[in-house]
Amino acid sequence: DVTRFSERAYLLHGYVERDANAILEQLREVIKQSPLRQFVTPGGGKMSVRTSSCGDFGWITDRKGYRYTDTDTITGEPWPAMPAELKELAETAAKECGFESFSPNACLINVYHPGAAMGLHQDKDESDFSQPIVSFSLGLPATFLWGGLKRGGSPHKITLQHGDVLVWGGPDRLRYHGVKKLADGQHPLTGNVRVNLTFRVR
Ligand code: MD5
Ligand code: FE
Repeated sequence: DVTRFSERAYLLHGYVERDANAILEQLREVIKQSPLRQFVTPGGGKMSVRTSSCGDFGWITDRKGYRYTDTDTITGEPWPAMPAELKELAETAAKECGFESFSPNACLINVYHPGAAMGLHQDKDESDFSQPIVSFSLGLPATFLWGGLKRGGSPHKITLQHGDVLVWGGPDRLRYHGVKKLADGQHPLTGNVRVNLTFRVR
């Protein structure tokens, strides 16, 4: 079932639950080539989330800023290809929500251990905000924070469970959002982590 919580923001409950094993298997192959790492932000802090990417472009940050690159700055090699099955799942989820021509070329992989969090931010390092964003949540549940188009105010809280998919576009594309500090737990497929995949057009 689908919960629409704003004009063009949707939560597809359990949408990738039956594909979770296959998705995690493909991610293991990706992170063998481009390992998870903790980025340092322009402000100098180390991110608590561990990150990698697949697709034509990967999102990175360092002291110089947030950006997309076509090579992994650790390996010096191109980012691993986006597995076709993952790309198709993301495109099909977008279609379910009326985004017919979504063709992501970047997939960010975020791994949260207990205690990891992501502060409120906008996804604005892309060039075409008419393109939606699709995100898959796997493993441990998390509290997603969903704010407005401007900083300030208290965000809504939405629990994201294993297999849930968010699709977000149109006037909601630039909403502030974040993830609360992950609680301890164990999940049969991922152990003590939450995995989030974010599909975007760079
Ligand atoms: C996460 N990741 O759970 C979140 C989920 C990030 C990030 O925020 O930038 O890596 S992505 C949540 C999301 C999905 C679709 C659209 C929007 C946010 N949005 O434009 O607000 O690791
Ligand atoms: Fe984000």
